[in-house]
Amino acid sequence: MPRVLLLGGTSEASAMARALAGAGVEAVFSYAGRTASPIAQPLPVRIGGFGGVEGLADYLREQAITHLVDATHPFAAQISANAVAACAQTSTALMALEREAWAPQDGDDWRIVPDLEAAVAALPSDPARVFLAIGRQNLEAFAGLPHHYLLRFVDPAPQPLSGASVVVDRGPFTVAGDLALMQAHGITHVVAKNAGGSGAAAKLEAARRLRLPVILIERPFVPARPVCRSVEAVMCWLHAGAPAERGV
Ligand code: 3Y8
Ligand code: NAP
Repeated sequence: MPRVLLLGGTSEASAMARALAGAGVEAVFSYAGRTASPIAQPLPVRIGGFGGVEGLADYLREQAITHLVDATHPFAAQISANAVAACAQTSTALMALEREAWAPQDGDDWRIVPDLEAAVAALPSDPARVFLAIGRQNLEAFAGLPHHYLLRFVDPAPQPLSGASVVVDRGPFTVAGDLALMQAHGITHVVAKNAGGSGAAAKLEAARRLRLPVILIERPFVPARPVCRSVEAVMCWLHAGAPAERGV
């Protein structure tokens, strides 16, 4: 019988938790502890880092974990790299539940950039009103520029950008909500991570309707590992050891 460690923090992880609980699979849901009150899960929850690769490997051994499902966010590259290393060290089966990256559609005006620094460089030299929808880590890079920023945080927190407007809201977000927010703040540019999935996609649709440029940051490198694109595929893998769908 599998004993699963589910690395969470995304809508897909919550859907995975519901499927595991519904199937009566023994599993533990893991949060990093980034937010004050993460949403409840239908599984036992642990919160906090493991202590690097070694700490995660120790956890896998001590908890007799047979399968690790990494359903973390595509930008959570450190924990995903740690999971690859710790699973190799302990011969624990590993599967990533990873959503497809967003691709531009008709009417999109995207500037795709490789990283945060390139996103800063892609902003105009003249003052702009920028919806900086990348959370609260990494904001320092945008300081000292002539722009007005709209920020969105999960929890209230100090921020390094003088004069920025801050909205405290937990996704998933809606197109109507993001449209109204961006119009109310007279947004001229959107900066976002290519998170994929539906939980953060609303701002892209809103930008398309408002004909606003989007500066989209590409995902960071993550070491090769088996990937499934759906909860159902992970459940098949768990029960039948089905070969993972090869991620592209
Ligand atoms: C702690 C768990 C669910 C999961 C919901 C998804 C959707 C809403 C969209 C915008 C973009 C952003 C941010 C975002 C989204 C979902 C998903 C997603 C983006 C929670 C959660 C945790 C976190 C951590 C948090 C980061 C931040 C990033 C806000 C819970 C709500 C910007 C990523 O204050 C902080 O330090 C926050 C840090 C990492 C990125 C950053 O650098 O600030 N997510 N988000 C997880 C943990 O502790 O392990 O509190 O309930 C989860 C969700 N956030 O089940 O419904 O699946 O992506 N999260 C980004 O995509 O750019 C918001 O505002 O448009
Ligand atoms: P990260 O940079 O990849 O990880 C940094 C450290 O945080 C890891 O080394 C690990 O600490 C700990 N950690 C991360 N995720 C964890 C988890 N699910 N359970 C236990 N420890 C975890 O991670 P991040 O980008 O800060 O993301 C943290 C959490 O927020 C993840 O659950 C992720 O899914 C969620 N999230 C992130 C984003 C984003 O934009 N980055 C967006 C939405 C949700 P140790 O080394 O001590 O084990």
